[in-house]
Amino acid sequence: MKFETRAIHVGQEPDPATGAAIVPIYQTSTYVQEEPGKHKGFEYSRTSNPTRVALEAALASLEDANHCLAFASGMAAEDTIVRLLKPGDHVILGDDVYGGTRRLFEKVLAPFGLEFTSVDMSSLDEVKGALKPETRMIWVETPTNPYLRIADISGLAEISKQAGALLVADNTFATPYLQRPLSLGADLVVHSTTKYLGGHSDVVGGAACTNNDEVAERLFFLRNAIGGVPGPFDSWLVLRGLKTLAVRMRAHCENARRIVEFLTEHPSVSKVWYPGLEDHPGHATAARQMDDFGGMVSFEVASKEEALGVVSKTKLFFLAESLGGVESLIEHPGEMTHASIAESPFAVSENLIRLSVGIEHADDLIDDLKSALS
Ligand code: P1T
Repeated sequence: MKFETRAIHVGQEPDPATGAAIVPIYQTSTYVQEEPGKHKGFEYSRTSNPTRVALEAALASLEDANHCLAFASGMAAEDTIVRLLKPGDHVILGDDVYGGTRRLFEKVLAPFGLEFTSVDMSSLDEVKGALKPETRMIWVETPTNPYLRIADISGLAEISKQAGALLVADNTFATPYLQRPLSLGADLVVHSTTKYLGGHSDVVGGAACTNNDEVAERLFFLRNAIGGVPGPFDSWLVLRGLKTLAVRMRAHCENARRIVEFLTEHPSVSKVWYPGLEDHPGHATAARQMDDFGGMVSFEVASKEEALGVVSKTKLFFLAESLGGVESLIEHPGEMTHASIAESPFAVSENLIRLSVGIEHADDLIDDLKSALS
């Protein structure tokens, strides 16, 4: 079955009890047992819940994975994945990752004895140079947040296999509609399902997908032990989002292309970051491993003051953190999504503006940016 069909049908058979065409929200914490241990596969909703299982089956299918685990947030998924490691292990991560990921790794997990090295993941040589005997995980975001840099997932997979490390790919920006990292050799895919998968800015969630049975089993244990699970309604919202992922992504990509055309010609814009541009250093790799270039666009203006002015002036582009919803968002990474790393060597430029291009009409979005930039 094709992607669009799997998004609507996998894990989503009519409800056997009632014939409901849509997977019900099984709003229950517990399940009745006939005698201790004799039940229909569900005991307690931290461990498993039918609405969540439906979401996991659908998303696993879209990511070409055998296993998917849903989480309460992208950060909960990340935290649980890193607990596959033990004190003394070393992780290589990109120098341009979501600020919250860096905060979790460096401020929360490093004190527990994990070591992190940040490198420019678009250079395989830099990644090789950072390897240590203790390296057990390579963590890549591609495209990155907020600079939309591109890393070669197959190249990284070769390096990680040789090193005996797990390659984890954050596929939040691309989504499985545009890029399937497991098929390119990654061991794990992580998502903030809050973004394109949910697609309507009305839910916070996360997920991890893998084809490695041992890793899946350990993650299942860890998630149950730690407890960062999504509720039934949140699982249902993400499952509903998946059904329209393909059509939404096509519209996001189309609108982003139109906006990039407008921005590259605008005199107040000094630089546009978008992997679809031929002069983007990762363009060839993106064209090879992605089916299109996504709906995220970053650009720079002359000063921080100008950037703050622009983000405050748009009307259709809401000034807000997050991304991937049907409505367009604009933000200043330095003061907002990446403020937690403002004092670190990985701070982003203060002149940078990030757009999450929605699926409104492109003409209206361009008019909005035109007024804000004038
Ligand atoms: O917000 P949460 O669902 O916990 O996901 C964290 C996360 C993980 N990975 C990437 C690539 C992300 O962009 C995020 C969250 N990012 C934002 C809130 C943002 O505005 O960039």
